[in-house]
This record gives sequence, C-alpha cells and structure tokens, in this order.
Amino acid sequence: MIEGLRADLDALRADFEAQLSAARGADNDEEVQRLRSSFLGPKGRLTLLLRGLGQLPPEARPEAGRLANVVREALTRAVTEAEGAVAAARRARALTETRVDLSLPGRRSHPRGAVHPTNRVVRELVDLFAELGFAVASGPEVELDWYNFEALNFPPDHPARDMQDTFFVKPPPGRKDKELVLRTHTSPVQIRSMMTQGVPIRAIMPGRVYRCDSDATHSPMFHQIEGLCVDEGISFAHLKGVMQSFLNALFGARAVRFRPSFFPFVEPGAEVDMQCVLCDGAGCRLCKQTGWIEILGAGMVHPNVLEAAGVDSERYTGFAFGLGIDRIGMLRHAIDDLGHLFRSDLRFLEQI
Ligand code: 2NL
Repeated sequence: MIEGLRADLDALRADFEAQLSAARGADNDEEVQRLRSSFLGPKGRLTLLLRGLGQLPPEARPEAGRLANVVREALTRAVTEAEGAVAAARRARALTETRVDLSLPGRRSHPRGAVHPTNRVVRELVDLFAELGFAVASGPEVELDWYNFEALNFPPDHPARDMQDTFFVKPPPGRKDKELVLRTHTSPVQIRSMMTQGVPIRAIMPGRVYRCDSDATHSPMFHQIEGLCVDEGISFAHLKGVMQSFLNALFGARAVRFRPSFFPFVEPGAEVDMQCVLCDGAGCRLCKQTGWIEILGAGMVHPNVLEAAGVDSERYTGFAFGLGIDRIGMLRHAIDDLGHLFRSDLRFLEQI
C-alpha cells in the first residue's frame, strides 16, 4: 500500500520537476504560477492525493503522511525558488531593454535667448563711450514736466508740449500741482545728473522714450542715447572730435558733416550727417540720392539749461548730443520697418 503511494508520489514529483524546469528555462512566470496551483492549490494534484490518505488503514497513515509531507515541502520549495528566479530574470530584462544612454546630447526645453538688436547697440555704445571717459546714468521714464521741458529751455508754447506730441500722465491723487509726462527724450536724466553730481561731468544716458507717433519709422516707444560733457573750456571742437571718433568706431571710417540746426536746449545746434552706409556717398534709396544720412543731433549746452541745473554758465561750457538707438540698429541691419524691432517675432529676430 505504502509502496503504491511512494510510486505515485515519485511519478507526481518527476512530472512536476520536468514541467517546472521547462517553465523556468523559458522564464515563463505565468506557467510557474499555473504549476503552483495545479499541483499545490486547493484542487491541485498533490492536494487531491493527500486527501485520499484518509482512506488508508490507520496503521499506514503516519508513514504515508510523512512521505507526502516530504514531497509537498520539496515541491513548495522548488516552485518558490523558480518564482524568484523568473522574477529576477524579468527585472534584468527590463533593465537592459530600457537602458538610458547617458552619453546622448540633452534635449533643450527652452531655446537659448539672445540680446535684442537694440540692446546690442546700447552695449556697444556704452563700451565705446567708456573708453572716452563717459559714465552711464539712468532716470525715471515718468518724468516731471519741469525736467523734461522747463529746465531744457522749451518755451511754454513749444509744439513738443502739445497733446499731439507728448503723452501726459494723470498725476496721482494729492499731486495736482505736478505735471507728469512720459519722458520724450533722455535729457531730463542729464539735468538730474548735473544737479546731483555737479560738474565737471561726462556721461551718457541710454533708455526708453515716448512720443505720440506711429508709422514705419516712428514708434510710440523708442530708444535714445544722449551724451553730455560739461567742464571749463569745453568747445565745439571737442564735440566734433567725440562725434567723429564714435561714429567711425561704430560704422567704420566715413566722412561726417555738421549742419546748423535748432534745438531749444543748445546754442549753437547741429544735425550730424554721415556718409551713407549703403552707397558710401554715391547716392541711393536709403540716403534719398544725397549721399548723406542724418544720424544725430548735437550742440553746445544752452546757458539757460546750465543755469536751470545749478551750473555757473560763466565758468562752465559743455556739449550734448542725442541719437535714436533703434535707427542705428535699422541702419546696421538694413531693416526698413521699425516695427520689426518691437514685435518680438523670433522669425525676424533670429535673422539678425
Ligand atoms: C536728436 C537731438 C539732442 C541734446 C539732444 C541735450 C541735453 C541737455 C542739454 C543740451 Cl541736458 N542738450 N541733448 C542736444 C542736442 C540734440 O538730440 O535728434 N535726438 C534724437
């Protein structure tokens, strides 16, 4: 009787081991699970066989139970070990299949930024004038009428003080006496600098300025740079030398000419022209066949302006100049519409 049981158990065990080693060799975890339940589960072959032991005569049961337990433990151990081995193989496979190549170049989530063409010109001018001994100053964009017009010798009826030309700002409550404007030039910074630092002074003032103007060559906001040099004995010759030197540094060796002109804050005043960058003076569309392009305004600081800023105009003289930075950028890159510089369209900006 026991012999028959032993033979059944041996056969069952051999069968189990053959199937288990096949499943393991194929790393088939589903098959390993199926073997566990088909041999050791509630309706498994070994479970059914053990249940039949109750039919044996009482004296044979202890030995039969011992034999059956040995087999059950061996099967349980083997299937548990196979589960572990198959799971380890699956993990190893996942690691190789999803391997990350750390030597690949990174993917950019944001494109690399660049300095705007207008600010490139500002930086260049700041560097050029630093070599000539000029400092950089800045001031408010919302300015008092006094600094923007009054101190600069604008008469009360000057057209620039008209609503058509200037953005007036409603003063905050409680400051009704103060007339505020968006500065129309960076000259107020020069007045402020002379008043706080005194003279002698050599400084440039880059920044945004605002005028009621809008077409292909005018924008309500644009960029200006002004320069100021005040000391004892400063003459128009200094102005000419500084203008010639910085225009040559910016555009290469080109003829420069001064034409008499009027600005309320200078006397005498001049428009400064430069030989056309496109045709070198031969005449073209850009210079309207004249061979010259207007590049900046300049002059000797009006005594009234020096006095308004608290400077003794008997002792000190000075020159000042102003130019549109955006216009320089347009000349540099042959841009025909000022709007391109302010639309922030990368399809345009990436070309220059
Ligand atoms: C132009 C002309 C100019 C100045 C700006 C200035 C400033 C002070 C005193 C005297 Cl505080 N002058 N600035 C002088 C002449 C011309 O700008 O056409 N700019 C775009």
